[in-house]
Amino acid sequence: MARGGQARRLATFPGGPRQRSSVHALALGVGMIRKKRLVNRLATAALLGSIAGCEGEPTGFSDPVSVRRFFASLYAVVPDAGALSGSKAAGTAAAAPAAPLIVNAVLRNGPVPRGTGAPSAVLALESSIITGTPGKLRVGGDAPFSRIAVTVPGTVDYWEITLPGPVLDIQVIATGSSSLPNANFLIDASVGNANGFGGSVQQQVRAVDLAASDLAVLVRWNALADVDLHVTDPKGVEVYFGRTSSPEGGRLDLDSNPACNFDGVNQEVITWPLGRAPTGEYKVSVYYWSDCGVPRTDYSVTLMSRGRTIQVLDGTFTGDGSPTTGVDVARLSFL
Ligand SMILES: [Ca+2]
Repeated sequence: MARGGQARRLATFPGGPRQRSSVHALALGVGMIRKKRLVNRLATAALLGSIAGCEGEPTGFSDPVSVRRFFASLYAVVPDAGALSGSKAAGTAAAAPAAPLIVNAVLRNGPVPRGTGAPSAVLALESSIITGTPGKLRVGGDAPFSRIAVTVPGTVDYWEITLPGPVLDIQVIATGSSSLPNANFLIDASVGNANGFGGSVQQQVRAVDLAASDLAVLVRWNALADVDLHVTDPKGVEVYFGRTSSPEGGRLDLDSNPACNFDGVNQEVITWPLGRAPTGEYKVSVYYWSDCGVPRTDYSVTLMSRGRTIQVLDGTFTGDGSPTTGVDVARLSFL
């Protein structure tokens, strides 16, 4: 539980015209739970290259509008046959599964082609869609399907994924455009077979613009392991996979690689929308719920306020992970 040893670093956030609040981040050099070492000052470029989003998306609405205005890219995750046995709720770490097969989507022009007898889709949104970062969807069908089409009503094209074989249900990762509108929108998903696509299903998407968030805490990591982000707000409410939202609007976007059920996102984000973050001190912690069989996981935590990066903190987990393996990486004062 001891702190100390290493010098603390204080980062101050320069105020700007839009800046109502001042933010200070205080890095803690030693972990609360000392099973694993926190190693600062690792190379950060590889981990952080795409956090802010840089897909080269259109910068404003134009006519016609592509679905890429909303989703920069999509892929489906085909898990290994033995990969899905872990149960996070039961607190049991899964044995190291094989890496999933990633099937990338291709952009197709025009409307989604319909076919007679094609299966109808079922859609569940498992996370928010955040500017420039991946979110999770779950797409199912009322019959086996091998094709998936994802679009946004009013756009002129769609993303299509062709699977190597039929499934009844699959996870799809959709990366939000870096120019995502700061408003909710509808996502439209269809599933199909060689004959075309059946009836689509639509669901409201909660869009999160990091530039329109009082606070955003991101962790990214570089291995197929289950890392978890925890942020405790000034009122003592801890937002993490076990409590994904707080009364003040704090929200975890997703639990990536839960119990080694790989999605390949390797990122978790907790945000508070503009005007909602309680003032006071926040504690940022990173846990290594399971190493999932990898020898080493480098992670990088980014603290942001209203789209501006306040501080970046890097570390490494080695050895076995466990639900209690974690480090406090920062304290953040939002005033
Ligand atoms: Ca996780």
